[in-house]
Amino acid sequence: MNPSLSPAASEARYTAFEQRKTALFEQYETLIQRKNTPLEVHNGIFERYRYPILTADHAPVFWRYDLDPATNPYLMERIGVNAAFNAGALYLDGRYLLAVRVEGMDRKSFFAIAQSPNGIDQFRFWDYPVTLPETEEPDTNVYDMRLVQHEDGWIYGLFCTERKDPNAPANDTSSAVAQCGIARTRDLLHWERLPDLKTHSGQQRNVVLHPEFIEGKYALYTRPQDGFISVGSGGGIGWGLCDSMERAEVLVEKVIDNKVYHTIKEVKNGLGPAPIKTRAGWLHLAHGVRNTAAGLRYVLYLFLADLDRPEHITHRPAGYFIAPEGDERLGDVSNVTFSNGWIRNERDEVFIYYASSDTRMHVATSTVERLLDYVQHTPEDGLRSAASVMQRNELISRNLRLLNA
Ligand code: M1P
Repeated sequence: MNPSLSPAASEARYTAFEQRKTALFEQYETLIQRKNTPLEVHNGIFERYRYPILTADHAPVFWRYDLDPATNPYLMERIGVNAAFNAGALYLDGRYLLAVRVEGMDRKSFFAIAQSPNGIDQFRFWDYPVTLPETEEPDTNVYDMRLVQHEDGWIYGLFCTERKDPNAPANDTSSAVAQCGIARTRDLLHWERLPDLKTHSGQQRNVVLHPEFIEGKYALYTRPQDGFISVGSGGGIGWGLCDSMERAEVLVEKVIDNKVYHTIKEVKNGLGPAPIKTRAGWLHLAHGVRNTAAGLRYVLYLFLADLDRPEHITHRPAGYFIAPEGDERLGDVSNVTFSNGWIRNERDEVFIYYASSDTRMHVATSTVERLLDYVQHTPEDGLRSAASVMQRNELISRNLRLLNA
């Protein structure tokens, strides 16, 4: 009861509060229960789905609103959520789990686990976001966690930790330093923070742990970069070994997938989730970035690496695998598709979790066999228009022979 209001006015306000609260929870439940369906038209490689699987609106009502009429008589959103994107993924005990990058309206990202019974809809956040311990040098922002169940028994979360650049001039309030933060857990509830990865190449983003030991060591995919946005001379997906994750240090970093002029990864690239082990090799999902008059364009691509020598790439299909389409094109950072999580279940179905325009999460589905067919039979980039025409002409001739037979 508000003492400055008459009993009748106080009662009316309370009723309005309760009604709006009920409506908020009902709308939320409708959103969570909404069935997702694959789009009928697809390219044979994967299916897209009608709805995003996670948005800012999927953040629970009790994360955003103060539900006490005494402290929030107008039922205002007190701590808003701006976006839910760039999620790591893990299939654990039949549960499809995402470590989502949730961004508050204050621009700080944090991780929160969302769970679905089937991988395509009903994603619901656990009650509390991840409480991630800090190191002695606190992170200003953390994002883009890659979850990996390593053969050592731990589940690792590797993510980007960002801090203000201590060497930036006083009037530069945006320059930052990005490095790879490391945490580990057994249940995604309790997390142990380990020291950040040490490399000898400036900054790091998009670092991914290989799920198996290589020559008895931990193996890491890196993305050395000279600056915060520009990768400069250090571009490409790197590879390096380290003795321990408790004091992770990569002494020698070798670039295994370069950025290349006039391709979808001309400006930069970076690995997505940890690779999937298949009969034909390690299947990889990555993002490539090119520049356009409208800004950077981020697309996803696949490649395959040797089973015994994962640092050796055997198949490089040309061009993109997934690019922003329709509503996906628009958001806080438009024209971006980004993925740091996928799941292969016991039926060899693959759930590709990708974010659009740094705003929301989607799923695309395929199978291990279809993706292998795609990586093994899509021609490599000929790097010249004439080579592309030759590839296409060869396909057209074969098809016309078939059609006219
Ligand atoms: O804004 C697009 C993406 O930009 C960065 O990726 P990269 O380091 O490859 O440029 C990351 O900040 C990523 O989170 C973001 O989605």
